[in-house]
Amino acid sequence: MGPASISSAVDRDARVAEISIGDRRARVTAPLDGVLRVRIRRAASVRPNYVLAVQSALTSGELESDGNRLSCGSLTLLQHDDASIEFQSAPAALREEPERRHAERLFTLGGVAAPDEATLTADVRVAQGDPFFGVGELSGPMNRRHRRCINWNLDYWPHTPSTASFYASFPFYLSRARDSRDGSLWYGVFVDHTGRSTFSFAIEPPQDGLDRVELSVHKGDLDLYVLAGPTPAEVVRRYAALTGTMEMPPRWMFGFQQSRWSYEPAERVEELARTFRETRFPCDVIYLDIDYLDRFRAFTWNKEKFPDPKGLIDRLHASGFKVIPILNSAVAVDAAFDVYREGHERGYFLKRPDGSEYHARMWPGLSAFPDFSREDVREWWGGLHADLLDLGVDGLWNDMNEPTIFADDPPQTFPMDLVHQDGRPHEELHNAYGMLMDMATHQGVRKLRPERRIPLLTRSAYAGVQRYAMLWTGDNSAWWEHMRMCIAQVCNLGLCGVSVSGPDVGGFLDDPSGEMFLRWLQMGIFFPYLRAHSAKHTRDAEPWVFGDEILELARRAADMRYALLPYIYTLAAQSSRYGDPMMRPLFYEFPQDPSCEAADDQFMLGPDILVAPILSPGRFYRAVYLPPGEWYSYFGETLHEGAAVTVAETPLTHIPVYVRANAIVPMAAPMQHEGEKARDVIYWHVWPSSHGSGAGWLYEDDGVSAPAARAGQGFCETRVHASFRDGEAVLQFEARHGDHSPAPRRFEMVVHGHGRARTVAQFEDDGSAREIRLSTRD
Ligand code: MIG
Repeated sequence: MGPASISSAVDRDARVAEISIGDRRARVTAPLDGVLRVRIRRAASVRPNYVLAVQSALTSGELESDGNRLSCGSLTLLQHDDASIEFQSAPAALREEPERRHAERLFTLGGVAAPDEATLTADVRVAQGDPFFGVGELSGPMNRRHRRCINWNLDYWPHTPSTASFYASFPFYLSRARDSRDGSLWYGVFVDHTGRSTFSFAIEPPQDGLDRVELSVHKGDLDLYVLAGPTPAEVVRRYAALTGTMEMPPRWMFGFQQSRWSYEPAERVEELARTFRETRFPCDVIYLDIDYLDRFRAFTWNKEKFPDPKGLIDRLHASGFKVIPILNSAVAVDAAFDVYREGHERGYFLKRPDGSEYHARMWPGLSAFPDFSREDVREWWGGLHADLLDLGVDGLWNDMNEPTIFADDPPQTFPMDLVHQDGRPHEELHNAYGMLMDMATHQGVRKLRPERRIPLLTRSAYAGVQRYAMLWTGDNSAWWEHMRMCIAQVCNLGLCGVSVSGPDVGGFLDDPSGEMFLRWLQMGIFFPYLRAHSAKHTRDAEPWVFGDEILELARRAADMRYALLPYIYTLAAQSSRYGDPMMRPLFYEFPQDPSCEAADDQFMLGPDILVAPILSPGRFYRAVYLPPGEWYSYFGETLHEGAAVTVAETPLTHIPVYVRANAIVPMAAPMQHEGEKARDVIYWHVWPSSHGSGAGWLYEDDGVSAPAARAGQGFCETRVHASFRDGEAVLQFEARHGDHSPAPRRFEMVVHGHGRARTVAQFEDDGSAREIRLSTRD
């Protein structure tokens, strides 16, 4: 039994406390305000876990002890006499109260079991019915209740709702303590483990009114972080403070992007680009999938299909396209191939325990694989991108980095005993491999082009990957079920720090119908990352192949995406600053409304726009849950009372989109591609209420320069506050802040409601403060 008092166990200088959990000892530290880290060692003789997600040893939290309590900010750990520990936190409603110490229960950690030699399992008890969100891109419902999630990176398809492992692992979840007084006590749990971990959420029936969560790690320590809320937004910000935020992507990364496995040869790529411009369908990026490579060899070009890559890329640039080629980590074993020869001579490839170089089959045939856990190997690999950058590629795309190998039998990944840096077996950092490759790519291209933002897309990842790369959700299928699934995937990724992600629009495997393509696009324009992609042996799936009606409606949707770019880019800036996800589940914005937790076929883009996509064929209506407050239907311009279900009419022309009353959203005219012309008008769209206030925000920078290359701040912000009364709105623009100077432009106020949108005022924006009075009457 553990001691009832832990005050005596606190080492103030080391900012560490020793506690008991069941029959085990644990070390508690306070990395950040509102975060407690509880590390349960497997055995003193075992090497501590490999660390990748949490970059530096954070110790900025204040660890306080009082009798049998330890706390850090609003988060408290209470040791019970039976050696279980309980986590508590202060709900939002009590935050300002004098009794700041009042806290309510989040969960109890009853003990830590070692069911076998390799496993440590934390036994967590929560109130019956608590929801669980996060855990990355796993398929299935947004709420992970009744799921066993195996955090183990694998290339496995086609996915079903119960596929337990995906390409990327994020051993992090958010939950809401159900018995909290005001129902909004959210918290997060992160198990930092780059080996295999398993989260089982309420699989068994509840006992004594409690559900059980099992958090298991395979090998290594159980390294647990508990993050206080009380809102989901605060939990996510704390997680971002632990694991980092993304760098600002280039602005064109938010345009429409087109891919296929593969557009080849070069003429077909050029024809594709031409067709985009001829059909006036906006597009910013074209991808080159593996067939541009010579025999799938990394950093080569197939000279027959792509005889003049520089010419091709130059011409694509001239018509406003960016180019992103794919790369795998597999390196063909061939002494005549310079990348292999160099890597081999320097001993950079992964080795078996007997010291021999590990080889396996992959796209290039028999291959060797760089050991990205070594800094020198990462530097070497990063440097290999020099030629691609000289040719003018604009971004990079890392695939198959789970890692995947071609084997006759599963698991199609590395043997567990391959030897990494410091003799670590692959088993201990399997989930880190993809992210280490991303780190190599990101740091390499940053070094080669310090002045430019060069976005990286990755398939595999681990917690913290947002520092290096954005994600797409891998090989989905052209199924309505998969179209629905990606809402939960991208929302849960956002909660796990990855703000920019998206699915293959239209589905990768199988053949989409025109209707499916359109509906997917009508939804996809509200996702942070928007790319259409499809597999070999599937039908063509570009916007124009489904006939004129689909093309016209698809173009309308894509135009809306480009119109929204000022808002979308501002959301990206907020992500890069604070870690706020661009796309969010409803409960993120309305944490006190449990009905939002079930609405996982809807989502929010930022704080103001709610999307309820059409997710099955032939639908001419759908039910939409509107959270508390007032909402405008975007297309119908009608006002709806929230905390209610409404029915939206949804002919092919309609996307059920709603905007919060009091919202102010900056928009612009559509373009064929980012940078096609100057944005000489910013439209401030205003959705008034009869009384209330709102705010709008516009972030701008040059869209391409990396922070290091910018003098001063290199950005500017325009903020506007509005107060609404009957029939009138007062808009107060603050003076523009920041040192980036946008090109001269006009601000136009567009007021919504009463069945239509109308421009009611305009002025030349010179960055100075200004007050505008508007009529919001019909
Ligand atoms: O074995 O590069 O998920 O997007 O088109 C398939 C070919 C390899 C898997 C990726 C997909 C890509 C495909 N790749």
